[in-house]
Amino acid sequence: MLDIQIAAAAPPPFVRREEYRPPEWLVPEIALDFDLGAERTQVRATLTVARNGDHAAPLKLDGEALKLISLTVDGAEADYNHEADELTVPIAGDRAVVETLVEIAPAANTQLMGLYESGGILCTQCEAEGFRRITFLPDRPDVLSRYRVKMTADKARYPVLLANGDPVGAGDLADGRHWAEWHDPFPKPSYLFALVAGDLVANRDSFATRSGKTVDLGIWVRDGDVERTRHAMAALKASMAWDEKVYGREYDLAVFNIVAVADFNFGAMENKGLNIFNSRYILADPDTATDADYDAVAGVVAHEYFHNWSGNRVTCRDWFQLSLKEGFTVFRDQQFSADQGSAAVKRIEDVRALRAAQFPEDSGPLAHPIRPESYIEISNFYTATIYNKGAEVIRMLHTILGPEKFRAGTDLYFDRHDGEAATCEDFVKAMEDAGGTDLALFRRWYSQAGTPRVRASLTHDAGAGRAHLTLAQQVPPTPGQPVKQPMPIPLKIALFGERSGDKLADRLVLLEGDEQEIVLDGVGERPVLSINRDFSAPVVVEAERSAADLAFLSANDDNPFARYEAMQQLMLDTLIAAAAGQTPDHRPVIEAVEQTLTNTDLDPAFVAEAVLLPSEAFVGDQMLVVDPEAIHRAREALRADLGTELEGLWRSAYSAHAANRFEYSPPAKGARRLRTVSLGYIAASGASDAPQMAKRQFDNADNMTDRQGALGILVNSDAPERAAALSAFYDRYRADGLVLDKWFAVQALSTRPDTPDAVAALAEHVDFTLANPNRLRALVGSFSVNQRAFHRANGQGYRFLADMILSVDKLNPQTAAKLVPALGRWRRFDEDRAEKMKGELQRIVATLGLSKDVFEQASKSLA
Ligand code: 0A1
Ligand code: ZN
Repeated sequence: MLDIQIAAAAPPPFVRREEYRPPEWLVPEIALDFDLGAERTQVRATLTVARNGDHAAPLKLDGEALKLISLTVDGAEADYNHEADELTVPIAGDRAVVETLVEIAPAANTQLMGLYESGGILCTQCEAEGFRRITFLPDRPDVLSRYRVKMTADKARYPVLLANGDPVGAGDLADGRHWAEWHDPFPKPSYLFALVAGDLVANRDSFATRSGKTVDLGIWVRDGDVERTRHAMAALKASMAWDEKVYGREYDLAVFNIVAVADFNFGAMENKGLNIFNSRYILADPDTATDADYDAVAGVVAHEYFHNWSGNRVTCRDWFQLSLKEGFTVFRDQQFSADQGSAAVKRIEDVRALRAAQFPEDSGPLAHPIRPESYIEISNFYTATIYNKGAEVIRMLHTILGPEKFRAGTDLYFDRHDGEAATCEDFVKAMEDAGGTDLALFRRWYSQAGTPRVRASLTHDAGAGRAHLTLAQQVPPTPGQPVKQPMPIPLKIALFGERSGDKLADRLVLLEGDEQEIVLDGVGERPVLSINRDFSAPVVVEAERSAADLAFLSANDDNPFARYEAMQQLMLDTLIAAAAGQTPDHRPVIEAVEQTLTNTDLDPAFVAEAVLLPSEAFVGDQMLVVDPEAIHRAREALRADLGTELEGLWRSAYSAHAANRFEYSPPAKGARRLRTVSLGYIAASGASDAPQMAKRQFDNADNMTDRQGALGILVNSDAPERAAALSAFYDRYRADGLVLDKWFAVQALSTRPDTPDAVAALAEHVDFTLANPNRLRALVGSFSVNQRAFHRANGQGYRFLADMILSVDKLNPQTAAKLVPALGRWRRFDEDRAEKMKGELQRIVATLGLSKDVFEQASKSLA
């Protein structure tokens, strides 16, 4: 027998920031002519190309999975070389018209990149490098073109034909087909191209801009879903008004359309004038969406709309600059959402999300600066670091400069770079020029990865009436960056008199070096330190404050975020001690929670967040070696004590916040939240009527927030009400994909010990599919963040996840790759778990035919 050795394929190459070169060819004009069909689509592309600079290089076009039928240059057949994913065309002069005809198969596109089919709708996703799966083009963000798009399709199947810009013509053809043509006057990179063809209906509205132009708005969905777009439409109009008011940014086309599709790799996409959304961020009504879903809809609608300026009018020069548009736009959507309801609760939620997703990333094998130096697959860099830490970096600029100078900076940035592909450096420079502030050191936030740790120690000299605050920072090593420079860290601090409760000092400190000492006068009584108020910097603060001081701050600090933070720290210290085998006193936490719960001056929405214990995963993140079982036990014990000791208060809060009828308003939302949090504590107390109470809430709910809240409590119990509620929920919503996702997610997040087995069984359920990213995230994504279940000591969670990654990779590499980081946290666990996790990563890396998406994440996770 012949012994054949198959050489392993060469690992895919890195793209490096320092290798950026301007494009050799520009494409000022593009005309696209689509003959659309699900099985087969033909694309005729007419590119006007122009040599950029003095060179003799041929034209190079990107193209992936395209069947090339013909190519002409200036109307004549021409030579070309088509190799791998590149088409090389020699061009004699400095300008030419290149026409290609290609064929693609949207229905066979399971990657959901390029032109694909979702629920019978044809739609596109081009960011970052999906356009090359539609036709040949220099597919890079610094090549900006004016697009004219014509679409022809079967009229019965695809009655609605949408593209970027404004509609300029439409007509019927003889054979049951029809056509439409759209022109976008704004030059844009290919990643912002979009088209949609489908049987859609619209919620139509209009918006009058501040200069008096009328914009026609349309949110396009499947028939029957229009009623569920009201909230998204309200959010869109609010966003348009907000961007005019807060940033002076007006919308620039006569039409703005949004389309919702069920199959989408991310949340949504800001294509010029034609945003395409994952339907979960558009559709909402009280029966199917929770308050959190409503908030997410508004936040994502705002985010995509704001990209019209921060991303589209000023785009990115190359993908290393991704945070230029994403960090800034997340900051803008966070500001917008803060303005719509409770700013304090919004800040708590944003910081919680940062700590849950970005801090672990920044301390693990996939850590990267917000402006990365290299990548294998750019899709892997749509990360919490680029988005959420990126937003924190913009927020720090806002804090350091103050709102007026910050606004002068954004005005200057938009003026200077309108119509251009810009860099992070351009943004910082605009801030520097407008603010008159030297940001030389601040630029380190763009180049250095890792979460800085700040040690704070306070001493007090009562005689002199003076306090000394010593701040020292250390930025931990990250892959490729063993040694770090100190970062400029803006810290909002305050001192409170322990006896009087008075605020003795309140200031913004900019920690610039390794260490700094601050002298605070007028401090006669013993001060208590409040630091990183509002979470003014994305750092970890180690301030070594006693339980008494933290309890004091949780009751007296006038900064709501700092108050929340003090409570969290108190809870965290208690849980860490317990997980480490000590028996800490639960009293300080119980008393602080009682204090908060009985303080009638506080907003119930805030109270609900403040009394929640940190997640098991967050407790784990603080430990050298994560012990999932010990953390779970410690947290359940504290929950039980809080439930029992304060049972009367939880019961009063539960009844006090009952509502007769659903209402969507900030106070009503706060009441619902506190009610379900209280119910959770009643259940944690072990009260025998808790399952009935939860079942009653579940049965009587007139909204999804209460229903899902009750289900989320029941799903952790052994009571018979559990199965009854799960099956009632399934029967009622089995036809609604978005709600069914909740049914999968809630079970994958259960704290019950049988969750790993339940999840494995759910993966075999008729309604489970690997093809829909939302469904996959609901089951597998949720399971991978359920610390105790995923890290079951026998390794079954790891094996399950790796199997899923490998199966999904064959269909949709982007979505598969997003599941890898959970396995990459092996260094944080005991040897036995670490070996098992590494074993799965090794199995993944050794798999033939692996995508570069998964290869990059898995190989880096092992390094
Ligand atoms: N720019 C979008 C995010 C996005 C990125 C890649 C996508 O491809 C699958 C889709 C969307 C945003 O920030 O909303
Ligand atoms: Zn974005």
